[in-house]
Order: sequence, then structure tokens, then C-alpha cells
Amino acid sequence: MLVNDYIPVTHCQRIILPKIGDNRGDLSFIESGNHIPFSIERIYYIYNIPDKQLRGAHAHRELKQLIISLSGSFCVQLDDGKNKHTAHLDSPSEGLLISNLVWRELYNFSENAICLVLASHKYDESDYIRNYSDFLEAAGFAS
Ligand code: T46
Repeated sequence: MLVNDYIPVTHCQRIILPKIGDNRGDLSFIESGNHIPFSIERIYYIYNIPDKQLRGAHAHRELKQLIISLSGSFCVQLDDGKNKHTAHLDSPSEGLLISNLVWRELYNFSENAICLVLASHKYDESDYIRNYSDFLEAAGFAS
């Protein structure tokens, strides 16, 4: 049984992926509904990231995602409006599950970083919340 790490941000989790290694190298895999709690509708990846670049800085109304560092490393700060947590991703055999209504910021990308994202929905700009106050309101923390 795989043991996943608890993260104090609503429905977010560090997921330890299967890794099958032999003298030819390592192989990891991800199955919808088995290792991640959604069907994969889209895959995208971020690469050639300039030094000190920030990505993300938004939340999603419905979208759930699994983020993996395929190469190099980077940090992801998660914020559900109440709790914050920073994860450092540096292994292709670990994923960070990010639920909907979680503000995320990706930064500290290493020179060779490749960020792979498995997403529960196709791209839809209307699903984005790009203003932090709007995010707090949607998450139920409006002042
Ligand atoms: C997230 C982080 C980790 C598309 O046309 N299709 C796509 O599937 C995506 C993801 C983006 N785009 C377009 C929309 C923008 O014109 O590509 C451009 C850059 O997208 P964005 O500024 O949203 O990229 P990031 O790296 O800030 O955020 C992305 C995801 O959008 C977001 O869901 O969690 O990666």
C-alpha cells in the first residue's frame, strides 16, 4: 500500500507514486481513480522557465490537478484561504494533488525543471479565479 503525506490544506495531498526500478532505470505510472481521485482530461507541462519566474497565482473553481516534477525541482505554495503549506517537488515518483478552490503559486524553479500537470478538466478560462479577494470570497472567507 502506498503511504501518502498529509498536507494541512483542504483536500491537498502529497502522493507517492509507484516506482518500478531495475538495472534499466525506473518506471512510474499513474492510473485515474487509483492513484488520483479523478479522470485525466488534460495533460500539460511547463518548461524552459526563466530564473526567478513565478507561475500560477490563481485558483480554480472546479479543476483538480496532480503536479509532478519530471526533472529538476520547484516549490508550490498552497493556500485554501485559511491554511498555507509549501511543498518542494523534486522527484518524478511523487505528485502533489491540488484540489479546487486552492490558491497556488509555483516558484524557485531549477534550471532544468519540467513541471508535468495532470488535470481533471479541459482548459477553460472561466474556471480560473485570478484575483485573491475573489478567491477568498469563493472559498467562503470573505471579510
Ligand atoms: C496551474 C499551473 C500549475 C492553454 O491554452 N491551455 C492550457 O491547458 C493551459 C494550462 C494554459 N493555456 C494558456 C492560457 C495562457 O494564455 O497558456 C497560457 C499560460 O497559462 P497560465 O498563465 O495559466 O500558466 P501558469 O503556469 O501560470 O498556470 C498553469 C495552469 O493554468 C494552472 O491551472 O495550476 O499551471
